[in-house]
Amino acid sequence: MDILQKALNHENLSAKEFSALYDYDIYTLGQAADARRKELYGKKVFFNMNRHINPTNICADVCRFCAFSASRKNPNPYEMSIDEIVAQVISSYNRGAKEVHIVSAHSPNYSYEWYLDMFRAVKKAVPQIHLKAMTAAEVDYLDRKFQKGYQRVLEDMANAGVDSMPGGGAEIFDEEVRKVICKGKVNSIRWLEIHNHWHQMGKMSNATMLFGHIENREHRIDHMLRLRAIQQDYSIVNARKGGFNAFIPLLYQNQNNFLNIKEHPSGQEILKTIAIARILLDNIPHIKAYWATLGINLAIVAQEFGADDMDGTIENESIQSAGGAKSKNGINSEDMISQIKDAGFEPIERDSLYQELRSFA
Ligand code: V47
Repeated sequence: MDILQKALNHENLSAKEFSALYDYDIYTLGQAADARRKELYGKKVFFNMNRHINPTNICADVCRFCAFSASRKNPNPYEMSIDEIVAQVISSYNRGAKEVHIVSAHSPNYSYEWYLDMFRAVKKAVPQIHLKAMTAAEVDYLDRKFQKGYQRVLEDMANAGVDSMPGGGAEIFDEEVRKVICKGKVNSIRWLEIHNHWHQMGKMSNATMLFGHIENREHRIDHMLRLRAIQQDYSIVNARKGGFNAFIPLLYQNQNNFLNIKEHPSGQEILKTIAIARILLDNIPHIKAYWATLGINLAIVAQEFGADDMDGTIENESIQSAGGAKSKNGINSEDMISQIKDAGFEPIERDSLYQELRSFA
């Protein structure tokens, strides 16, 4: 039996065998991934109304791919106060946002209590908002800085109102690659432990993969296999009681940072990666084609190659836009809906846990 068929039969293939999926032509892979995505979601394409808030760019870490940190090539250090953050949450909520996505640089200035006070203040001001906050890299940073233990950090976050965790900080799990691109940041084993513990608390999170830099195909496959392994106790259907919601391949943006990568992966390579993710990650419900890094057009095309989600309206985003992504000012919901519709799909506004709120068919 050929490798693709074995993968579609959910057989346990080796990393080498999964890597061979890249040797299939784009149409064969795309059709296989599309068939699986159609079984799950038909013509639906999910998006949400959200707002990204990045409280500071002052960072103790020195990731070479990062264009956001003030200690790298960004000359404009800033630090938001809790009042400013709350004011942004209120104004976004009033414009229809149902989720705030709060991730920050690893600031030496904020205290441990500052984070908890900020989460409490956000939830007090707008109890209905879904608070998606704190990458595993931030959890690890707070654990190490304040000697808390990551379990305690996660419990404190949950008690202060964090509803789910975003998928950032995963980068590429291979430690040799990490040494080059994000030395000193959370290691792969700890990233996975943190998400696993959060899941065991009955909570949901996402998982990202930063690709298109120095990594190779085998590194991407290894990354996905590690995610699949810790997701094995969670069901793809009726999830929401712990586990990963979505896998998000983040395309590396090459401006204003120290990695100095000139070559951009081809559209085919990107679409193959998304298609393989849909096939390999058979226990993660959603594959997000994150429009901020892919661009809206490729994110729409990706919906025919295994993805089922576009992410959200974002409103304002500073991390990837510092690297060249067009997400500085988000996208309005009318544009999002018409782009999805024009491509022949059914736009579905979802909440942060993928419950369907509204169809725009
Ligand atoms: O971990 C940093 C990435 C991530 C660059 O969970 C870059 O729904 C591309 O976690 N090019 C943070 N990417 C953002 C993040 C996220 C984003 C959207 C949705 C979700 C979710 C999570 O941004 C970091 C890093 O991998 N990043 N610099 C860059 N130059």
